Amino acid sequence: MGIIGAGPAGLLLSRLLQLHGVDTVVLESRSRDYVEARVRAGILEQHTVQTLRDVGVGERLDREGLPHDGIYLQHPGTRHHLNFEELCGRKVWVYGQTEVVKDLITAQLDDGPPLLFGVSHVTPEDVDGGAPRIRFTDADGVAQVLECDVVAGTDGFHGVSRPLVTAGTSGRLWERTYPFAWLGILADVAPSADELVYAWHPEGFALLSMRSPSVSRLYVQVDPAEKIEDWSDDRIWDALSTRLAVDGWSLRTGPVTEKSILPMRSFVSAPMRRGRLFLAGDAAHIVPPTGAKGLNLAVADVTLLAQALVRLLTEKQTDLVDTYSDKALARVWRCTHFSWWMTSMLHRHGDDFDAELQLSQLRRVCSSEAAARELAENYTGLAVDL
Ligand code: RFL
Ligand code: PHB
Repeated sequence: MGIIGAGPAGLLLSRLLQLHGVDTVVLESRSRDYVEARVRAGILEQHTVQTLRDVGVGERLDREGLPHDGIYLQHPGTRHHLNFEELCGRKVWVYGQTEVVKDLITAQLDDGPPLLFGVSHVTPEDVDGGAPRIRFTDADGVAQVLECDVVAGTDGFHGVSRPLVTAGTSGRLWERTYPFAWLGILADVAPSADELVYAWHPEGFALLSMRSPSVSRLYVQVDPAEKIEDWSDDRIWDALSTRLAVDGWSLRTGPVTEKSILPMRSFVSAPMRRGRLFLAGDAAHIVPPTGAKGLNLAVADVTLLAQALVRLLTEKQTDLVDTYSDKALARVWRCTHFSWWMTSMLHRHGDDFDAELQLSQLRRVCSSEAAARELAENYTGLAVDL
């Protein structure tokens, strides 16, 4: 198996296949330091946590990860706790994507198959036949050819795999660009709440999240055209304090160690397969982060894909690879809807009519057990095979 990309999708796929006796080689264009430092997701669904434990990389997660029973949903005057454990019997974990990636890289470099960083000119070839190959240049500048049975495109949104699938199939793309972005910070300060706070505010959405008992992760909605240089730390803390305000509570501030602006989009590309090239994770789909779904969706994709590939490569049966794309896409669209719904409900856009609709929806989720359960089931993660 040739696996392009050492993000969570590629690394976990390699680990799952290795445990079933399938040889893999993972090719990553960036350096190990770069991949391990990229600040991204922070919330793991129960299924994701169980999968990481099952493949033997759950030890540090169980020690350092923070299990959360629910989240707070807020609109001016009200901070309402949704208890996922009570609503659907599941919870989520706070454990950074950077930590997941570090754990998977350590495991792979310890006892796993080859993982090559710093490769370039990665080019899959002959994916329509039975014996594809990947040409690439290794970190020493030497041209290499990897002969393989199957290629996995887990190379993220800007990778080389998706364009190849699109070019060779009668596929489709769907895209929605949202008229707002998130300005995110990491700060060396203890989180000001015990669980995440998602806040609707007339001046825009804000999210209080965390990475550990001493590191906070916070976001504010901004215009996509905003420049990070125009946002001093004081201005960011002021916006967060205003939007997250609730009586009897105050936001703790501290040194900001990272800040960036992230555009928000939904994107789905179908099918997730061309011949012997299979897409998984951000290579095939992007969701806006409001539902905390991207990383978890990548994990769900590779769980399905690993089962299908083990069946193909060890039992020579094509049934599961033939249904992989449709099965994965059913879940992708569910998560795409949930992420769009959370995004639409919580971000300030449109006019006062839109604002009243959003507030009505928020009040409904905070007062109806059925409405709250629908959010809880989606947030904590639906079955991998819907
Ligand atoms: P990745 O992580 O982008 O990894 C792809 C890897 O492929 C490499 N690559 C190549 N390698 C070789 N040859 C090429 N030609 C290559 N082109 C690219 C890249 O260097 C990279 O290492 O995709 P993957 O593995 O599919 O993982 C997806 C997740 O990273 C992503 O969905 C999440 O981070 C999304 N996300 C969140 N997801 C959650 O589940 N919960 C969250 O709380 C959450 N919060 C977030 C997020 C994403 C965010 N950003 C920055 C978009 C918060 C943010 C701010
Ligand atoms: C994060 O901690 O980075 C985070 C948490 C929840 C989200 C998005 C991002 O919905």
